[in-house]
This record gives sequence, structure tokens and C-alpha cells, in this order.
Amino acid sequence: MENKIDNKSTGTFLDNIHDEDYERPYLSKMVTSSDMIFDNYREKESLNGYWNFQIDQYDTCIRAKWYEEEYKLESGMYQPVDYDFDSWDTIKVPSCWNTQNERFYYYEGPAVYTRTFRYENRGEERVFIKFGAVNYEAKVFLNKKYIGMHRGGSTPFFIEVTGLLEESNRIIVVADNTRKKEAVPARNTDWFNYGGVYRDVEILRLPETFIKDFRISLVPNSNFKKIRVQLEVDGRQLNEKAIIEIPKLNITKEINCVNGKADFEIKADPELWSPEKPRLYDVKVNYLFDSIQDKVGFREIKADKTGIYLNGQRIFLKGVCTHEESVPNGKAITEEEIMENFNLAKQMNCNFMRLAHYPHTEKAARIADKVGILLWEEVPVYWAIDFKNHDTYKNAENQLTELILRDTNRASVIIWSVGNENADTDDRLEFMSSLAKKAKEIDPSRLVSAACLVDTDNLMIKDRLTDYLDIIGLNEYYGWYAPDFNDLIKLLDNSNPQKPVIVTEFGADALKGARGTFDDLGTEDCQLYVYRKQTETLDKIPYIQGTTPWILYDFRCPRRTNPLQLEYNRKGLLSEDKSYIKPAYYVMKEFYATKKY
Ligand code: GCB
Repeated sequence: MENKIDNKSTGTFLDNIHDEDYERPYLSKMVTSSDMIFDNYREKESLNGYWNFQIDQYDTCIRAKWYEEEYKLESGMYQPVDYDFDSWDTIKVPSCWNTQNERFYYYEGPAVYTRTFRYENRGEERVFIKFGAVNYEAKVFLNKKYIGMHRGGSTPFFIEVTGLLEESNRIIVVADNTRKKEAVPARNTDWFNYGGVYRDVEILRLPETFIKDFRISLVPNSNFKKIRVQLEVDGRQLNEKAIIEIPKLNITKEINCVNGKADFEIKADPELWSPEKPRLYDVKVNYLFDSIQDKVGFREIKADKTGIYLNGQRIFLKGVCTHEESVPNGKAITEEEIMENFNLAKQMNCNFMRLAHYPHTEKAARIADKVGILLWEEVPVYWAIDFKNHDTYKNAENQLTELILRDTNRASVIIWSVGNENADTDDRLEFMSSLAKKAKEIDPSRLVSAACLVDTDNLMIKDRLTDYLDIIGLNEYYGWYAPDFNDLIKLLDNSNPQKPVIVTEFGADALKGARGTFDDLGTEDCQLYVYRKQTETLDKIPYIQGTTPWILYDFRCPRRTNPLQLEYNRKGLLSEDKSYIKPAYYVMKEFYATKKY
């Protein structure tokens, strides 16, 4: 890998003052899903901690190449520079800068993170740096060299740094959360645009040849008696034997990799994973000097016209939506906060959650595997995306692929969602149907869906994208944005979907403690009324196979500025700090308690 972009292609600082295309050379080193590495349970060294930090509104680190740390001219004379890394304030990594200092609360744009660290070479042959996520774009520099960039604010990326680490090192990350028309998501959303290096940063040491990808799942339609294993190795020795072990199933199997790949089936009789009994098995794989492990549940998910089936049993998905957010930590939510969300959902009798509207931390699916919650995971193809733009498509497809590769061994994840509430145009159909096909191609063992809009002209469920989905997600706000509940009844009567429908959103705003009559918008009474009418109506419709009301708790949104909202979307069933339960929560709890499948 070429690790330095030459001065000519990046321009001098003076050139870059005048050249608005100064970023272009960096694009040649885009890190993507093809650079992903299987890293579950692998030992890693943390680079988390306090990094020096500076808002860099004019992108001067890139324009003036601060990362080269050129303090002297060729003549040996000192030149003035506009930075002093070590004297900058520090910020916690991982975190969102918005929650770390009031001055950064609304900041959107580039910001520079840097730290030094020591590295002890232990003779390892391949070394990578993993970023759990940086919102939205990251350019990374190590010891004065540009090493790569990544786009997409919610998925992990890996950069190879073999041979680039010294005893003492400086890393610089320029994180940029500027909202852009051609990005995924685009400029306008209904959530807060947090910024920063908000998931773990880690060093991964690997042997010369290592296991790059490892996927394991039950073979669909095998009567739960076959396990499929797919392996990919990277390095020079691509035709050796791998050994897979699942001790509790008495499985030890040797398999040959051919040109770095293996794809095979093993007979097995696992106890099946389910929300009631989330049974996980330890799985190990060895390949030459590399060995990996994972904790895996085996289950089968299927859908047809008659319903959704988990392990052959009909299931009603009793869910709720959630954003990845907490009051103290923004998007950098902790394991305790994830647990708390799952517990709140479980106490509401949920077996399912919709992780809206972008990939949440990989810890969420791992915890869901352990506690037994089924998951819908989504990419931020949200509202108006630049559907005509090929680069935008490639970006969305890459984020989807990164998500699938990351969570493919998580039994809890049953649905990949390719987007949310996008108008049914030809460009959107082409874009999103391609995403749906891609999800199926990478992962034929799961269901594919999207949260679709109501066809308000014909009052029915009608969207050309649904031809490409296994399950139709339907967002409808009868009783709220569309006040007339009779229209919901008409809509449901007019529709005859040939696939199961999950009502992926319904709801109403309610400020905690605000009381009034059922038609006082923004009160708990109004929200309660909407939930009662919604559940009564949806309960009667046989093709509705799941519901995920919007949303578990209030979340930040700068578009929401009336006196009840105060920059929060108040559709939560709980207040934003989760300390207060609104009455509508109990309607859902009761509905789910009595709902059979
Ligand atoms: C929707 C969106 C969701 C919004 C919600 C609302 O349909 O999918 O992101 O937050 O409505 O509250 O308007």
C-alpha cells in the first residue's frame, strides 16, 4: 500500500487556499467493506483515552497539511505554523464532542483529534487500527503519513498499518460531520447530528496469514440440522487446513481452504436460540497461527404470506423503535445504557426492537444475543437521498455491507432494513431494490425490509419496493400527522399485501407530565388515546405481524422547537432520561401481554 500522497497531488497550503478541490487526492485511499476484518473476541490494544482536540472549521489540517508536522523549511529556518497539538485541550475518545463541552454542542464540520502512543513490536506480521465508528467522515494520518479515509458515520473500519508503527507514534484523525446532499444520510433528518470519534479505537495484531471473515449460521430449510460455515483468509498461505470446533456440539472438523476461501456445511443438532432461551455456543476456528472465537446462537427466521416464523414457530414481533442516544453520552452509549434499553423493552413485553435509523454499536447485537431480543438493523437511507447519484449508491451499499459483515453471526439480528420513508420514484426504486438484492446476496439467511410510506392518494399499502422485500415495514401516523383514524381503517381494509406487514412506526408527541383531553396535542392524554386506537385497530388485522411504535424514549432533534418539544422529539414512551414512564407505555405492555404470536 502506498502510504503517502505526494505533495504535488495535494498542493501546498497556498495552492489549497485557492483550490476548493483540495480533498480529491485523499479519496484514492477510501477504506471500505472489503477491508473489514473478523475481530469478535480478538485481543486488541485500546487507543481510547484523552486525545488532543481542536475544532477546525476551515479544514486547515488538511489544506495546510498539519499532519506533516513541517516546522522547518528546507533551508533549516523555522516557519510559523497554526497548530500546537500538545497544547490543545483534550477530549475523551470515544465520545461525541457535543456532549463534552457546551462550546461544541451545535458544531458541525471538521475537527482534529490527535494523540501519541507507544508501540512495542512483538514480531507480529500484520497490524491494523480499528475505528468502531467516526461520524461522518474520517481521514487518518499516522506518523506524518496519510493512511486512509472512511465515509459513513455508523460502521467500523480497519486500516492496515503494517510496517508504519514505531516505538513512539502520533495518530491524527480529522473527523467531519458536515451534512451533505449526496451523503447517506443526506442533509435533513429527524435526529441530532452528533460528531466525533464516538466508538472504540483499537490496535489489532495479526499473523501474516489470518482469518479475515468468518460466518456461521443454520442452513435454511435443513430442519435445523445443518450449520453453514464460510471462511476467508488473507495472506500468503491460502490453501491450508482450518479447524473448526464447537465443543458443546461435539464438533471438530477440518476443512481445506482453496485460494483463501472455504464454504461448507456440517451436520449438527443444536439447541435453537430464541428470545425465551437465548442459547449461545462457543465456536473456535484455527488457521495456521491464527485462531478466533465467537459465541453464536443458531436459529432460523423465515417469512411467507402466512406469517413470520422463528425456528418454524409463528411469531408476532412485539417491538419498539429506539435511537442510539443517551442524555449524558449522545450516540456514544455505554453497555449499561444498552442493557437498560433492552430491559425497558422486555418489561414492556417486547421480543423485538427496531434499531433506527442507522447501525447502532456492535455491542447492541452482542448484548441482544445474550438477553434474547430480536433485532431490526437499518442503514441511514433516510428520507430524501440523492438517489440518482452513483457514488451515493456505492456509499449506501458499502455501509450496508459493513453492517452485514459486522453482525452476520448475531442470532438476534433477523432483519436488514435498507431504508426509511422514501418516496416511490423510479430512481429510488432502482437504488433501494439494488440494496435489497445486495443484502440478500450477502446474507440469504435473513429477511430484508424497509420502512415504507403510506400511499395517501389511494389510502393503501402500495410501494413498488415491496416487491423486493420479505417483510413490508409501514410507517403510519394516524391520530397524529394524519388525524383521522377512519383513514387508517380504510387503508388497512383497502390493502391486501402478499407479505407480512410490520407497522414500523406509529405514535404521538407527549411532554412528560403534560395533561389535557385526548385532543390536546402534545399531552400524555393525547398520546394515550393514539396508542389505544392504534392497538385496537392493528390488533384486528391478520396480515400485521409485528409493531414497533415510535419510540422508546424522547430524543434530541434540533428541528423540534415548540415549547413542548424544546429540541426534543417527544414521541417517547419514556422521557429522554428514561426516568419517567408515560401512560402510553402501559398500553403497549398490555397489548403485548395479550398478543399471541
Ligand atoms: C417518521 C420518521 C422518524 C421521525 C418520526 C417523527 O416517520 O421515520 O425518524 O422521528 O416520523 O416523529 O416524525
